[in-house]
Amino acid sequence: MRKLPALVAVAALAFVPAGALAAKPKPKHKKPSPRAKVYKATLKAFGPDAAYTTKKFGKAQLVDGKKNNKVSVHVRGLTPGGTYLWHVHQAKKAGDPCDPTLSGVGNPAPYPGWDWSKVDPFRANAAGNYNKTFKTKTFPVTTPDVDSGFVYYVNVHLADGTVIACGVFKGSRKATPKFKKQQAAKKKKKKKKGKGPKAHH
Ligand SMILES: [Cu+2]
Repeated sequence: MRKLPALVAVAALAFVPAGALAAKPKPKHKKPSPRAKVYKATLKAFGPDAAYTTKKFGKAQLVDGKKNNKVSVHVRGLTPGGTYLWHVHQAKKAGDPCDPTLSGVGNPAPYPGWDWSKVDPFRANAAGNYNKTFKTKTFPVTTPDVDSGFVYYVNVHLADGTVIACGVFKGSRKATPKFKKQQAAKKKKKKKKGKGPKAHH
């Protein structure tokens, strides 16, 4: 009579580690590292229709990480099953690249940090939506004179290239190599100037 409970106890013990393992919380879906910067955009109608509609085409997010970067888009309001293109672009100069009345701000060429042939053209689903996360290690590009130093934005195009939706990644100029260089230079200057901790007056 005494042996049976002991055996049960051993069996129970043997089970504990496995149970503990199973109960371990699964890693939550990957958050960007704390060093990654996140920029958000709202996609709005662009072109002649934009004057008559405040239609929103969804949103986009750009994550500028130390090594890994990604852009995700949630496009809605498209023709179900329709064929489209999308890219990240970069403004050529200061100003809103999504304002069709400003010329020379937007750049029709897609930003070369991603291989756009991997996602384009795409088809909207039966509900007229398209969701995609697109990763790259080459953002921002470091090729001299390719990155303008201005904001990044998303365009959704008809298959023929006509822009139908646009969204600026707010604050994304901070992700440009030019801006980063400027900040680094400022930091250096500060270090040189301020010897030791902040002066006590
Ligand atoms: Cu484009």
